[in-house]
Amino acid sequence: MTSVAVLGTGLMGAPMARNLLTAGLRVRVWNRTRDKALPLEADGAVVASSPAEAVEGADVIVTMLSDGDAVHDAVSAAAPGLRAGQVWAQMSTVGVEAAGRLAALAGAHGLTFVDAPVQGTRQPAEQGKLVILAAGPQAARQALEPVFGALGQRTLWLGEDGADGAGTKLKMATVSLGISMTAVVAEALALARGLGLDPDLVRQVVSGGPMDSAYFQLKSKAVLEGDFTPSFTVRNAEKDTRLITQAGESAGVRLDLVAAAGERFRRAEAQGHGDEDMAATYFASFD
Ligand code: NA7
Repeated sequence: MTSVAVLGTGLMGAPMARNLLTAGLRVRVWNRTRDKALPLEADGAVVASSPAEAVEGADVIVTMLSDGDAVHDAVSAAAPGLRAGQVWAQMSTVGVEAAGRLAALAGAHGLTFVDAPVQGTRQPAEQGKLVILAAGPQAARQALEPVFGALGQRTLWLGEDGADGAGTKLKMATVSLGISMTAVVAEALALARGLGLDPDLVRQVVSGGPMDSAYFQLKSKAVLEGDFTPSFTVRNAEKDTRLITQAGESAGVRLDLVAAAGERFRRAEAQGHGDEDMAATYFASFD
C-alpha cells in the first residue's frame, strides 16, 4: 500500500489528503497550524508534529503550500526524515524560478522530483477532479499512479525533467486565464452597479449566450449572492499574478491584464478581503 506524506492541509491540501485516504492509501499529514490538520484524523490520517515525522518512511511526498519559500522551508525541515529515492510531487503553485530551486533541493536529498501543479481550486480538489500538470521521470510515474488517480480526473505528463518546470509553466498560462476572467466578471458587475443597474442584469444577458461559461456563472454568483467563501483566496491569487508576471517577463511576453488584476487583488486585500474568494476583487472597483 502506497504511503503518502502531505505537507500542507490548507483549502487544497486537506481535501486532497482526504481523497488519498478514501482511495485506501496510508496518509501522514503535517500543517504549520496543527489545528487545521487535526480534523483529518477522523478520516484516518496520522497528524505529524513535524515535516520530518510526516515524511519518514513515505513512498511519496506531496507538498501543497502557499509559495516556493514555504515549500522550501518545509522540505528543508523534513531533512532528518527524508531518504534517497522517495518521490516528491510538488503540487503547489510556486512559479518557474522556484520550481527550479525546489528541484535542486530535491537533488540534494536524493529525492525524485516531479513538478506537478494542479488546475482547479477547492471544489475540484474535494471531488478528486483536479487536472494535474506533471513533469518528472518515467520511473516516478508508477509510484504516483494511485496518488494522482485519487486526486485528479487526469494527468498531463509534459516531460521527464521536473527541473525544467513544464508543469509550472503550463500552470502559469492556465491560472492567468482564471485570474483575468475573475477580474473581468467582477468589473462588469461593478460597472453595472455603478451605473445604477441591478448587476444581475449582466448575468441574465450573458446566460445561455456565447460569453456564458461555468466559470462566469460561478464567479458572478459569488458576487451577486455576496458569498465569498473561498475556493481560491484573494491573497493566493495576488501571489499568482506576481508569479505570472515574472514568467512573462522572463519569456519576453507582455501581460497587461494580469498586472491589472494584480492591482485589483492588492486593493481588495488592503480593504480586508485577503482571505475571501478571489471574486471579492469586485470590491476593488469601489472606494
Ligand atoms: P491555503 O488554503 O492558503 O493554504 C496554504 C497552506 O500553506 C497552509 O497549509 C499554510 O499553513 C501553509 N503555509 C503558508 N505559509 C507557510 C510557511 N511559511 N511555512 C509553512 N506552511 C505555510 O492555500 P490553498 O490550499 O488554496 O493553495 C495551496 C497551493 O495550491 C497554492 O500554491 C495555490 O496557489 C495552489 P497554515 O495553515 O497557514 O499554518
